[in-house]
Amino acid sequence: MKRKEFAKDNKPKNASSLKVGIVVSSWNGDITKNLLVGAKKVLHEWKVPEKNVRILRVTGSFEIPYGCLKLIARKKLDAIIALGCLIKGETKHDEYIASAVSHGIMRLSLDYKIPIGFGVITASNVAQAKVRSSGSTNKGAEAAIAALEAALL
Ligand code: DLZ
Repeated sequence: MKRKEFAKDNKPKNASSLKVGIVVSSWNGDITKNLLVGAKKVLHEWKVPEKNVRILRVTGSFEIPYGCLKLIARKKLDAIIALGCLIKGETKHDEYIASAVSHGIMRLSLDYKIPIGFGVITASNVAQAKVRSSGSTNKGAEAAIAALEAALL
């Protein structure tokens, strides 16, 4: 689904009272920086004040669940957006990390009753990752919308 279609049913709402954390991985930083831009744009459109946003950088996607846990422990947050980029290599490393990250995030979300938008791209190559981190298919933006929607339920 293109973000245009995704966003059509998820028009910006007033999320000005929400406190939001963003955990962003530094691996494949050229891609994750665009995911961050997409997520921040959505927070702006949904009127989340900048002072209510905490950004935590972690080394790689594998560290994202720990970063989320740190934010949960330190701050009283209403939602978290998790951003990372896994690109397929010569081994199954990416699959193991993707599995660990998605399970870790889901576990934290349910255990701590906090929505965590999943903006971790799993791409076959850099070109695919670029498409998924830009324009109407920016997965960082989609993860932000999903997290805010859930937080406002
Ligand atoms: C080691 C590794 C590899 C090979 N690939 C990626 C990747 O494509 N995307 C990513 O976010 N992180 C990668 N990492 C780093 C791991 O996530 C982790 O940071 C290290 O294994 C150290 O724990």
